Amino acid sequence: MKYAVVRPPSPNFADGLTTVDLGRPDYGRALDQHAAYCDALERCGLTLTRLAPDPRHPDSTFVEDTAVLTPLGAILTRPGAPTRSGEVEAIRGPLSAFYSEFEEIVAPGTLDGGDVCEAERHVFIGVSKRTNREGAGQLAALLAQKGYSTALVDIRGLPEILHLKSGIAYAGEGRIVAIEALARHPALRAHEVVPVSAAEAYAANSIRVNDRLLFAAGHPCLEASLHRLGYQLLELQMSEFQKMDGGPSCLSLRF
Ligand code: CIR
Repeated sequence: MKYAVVRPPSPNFADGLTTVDLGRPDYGRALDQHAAYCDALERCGLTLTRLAPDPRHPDSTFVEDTAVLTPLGAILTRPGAPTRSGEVEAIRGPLSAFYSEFEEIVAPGTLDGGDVCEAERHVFIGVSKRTNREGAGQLAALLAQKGYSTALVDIRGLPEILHLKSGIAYAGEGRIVAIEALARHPALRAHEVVPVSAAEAYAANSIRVNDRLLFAAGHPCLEASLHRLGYQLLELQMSEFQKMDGGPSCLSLRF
């Protein structure tokens, strides 16, 4: 992994979508946390493309939802929340510096990048409030052409998570970090599961970047489990993004 695209929150970040009741995010603190997040990605060896804040779209700091990037090509998504649809056109230009052409999720399909969990050559695709079966099916077909296998994971019965990656993460070495509600899901059977307790569920959204695993600070049990497994950990302060339903994965497109 060499690159990441990030977009700092805009001043109206607090007007974005959220399902949690943790209070309004503090803009100054969100900017500081975002800057520290970018530093962490750079410490992992990534070169960053830093986009300008986009006040037309209060959720635009969550760039992950706009595209699915693989070594074999880029797929632009079609976000399930209508207020976020304009974010896709805004990411096309910056990604053109890295990809000469794009495949696209088309109507009536919807798909958020947060529902796509890549585990080497296998990809889990969440069917959620944002990603419908049609969108998940389109992505599965596009990925199959590139040689990926896929599994759909229906999370519509789990109101506590917005996206599939709010509940699982690929940690590398065949391991999946997973919340209790997904830990025994048949789709994960071929993987070793690192369970996350209900009290620390937010931290399931972690990201492997080269030789490090980045995760949200303040989750000591998961930290201990990952440490025992030998991971080099980097902690991130995520409180202001958590208030808007976002976690570490959402804040960048990594490729
Ligand atoms: C939203 O509801 O769309 C944003 N407030 C949060 C998106 C988080 N994205 C992600 O998990 N990939």
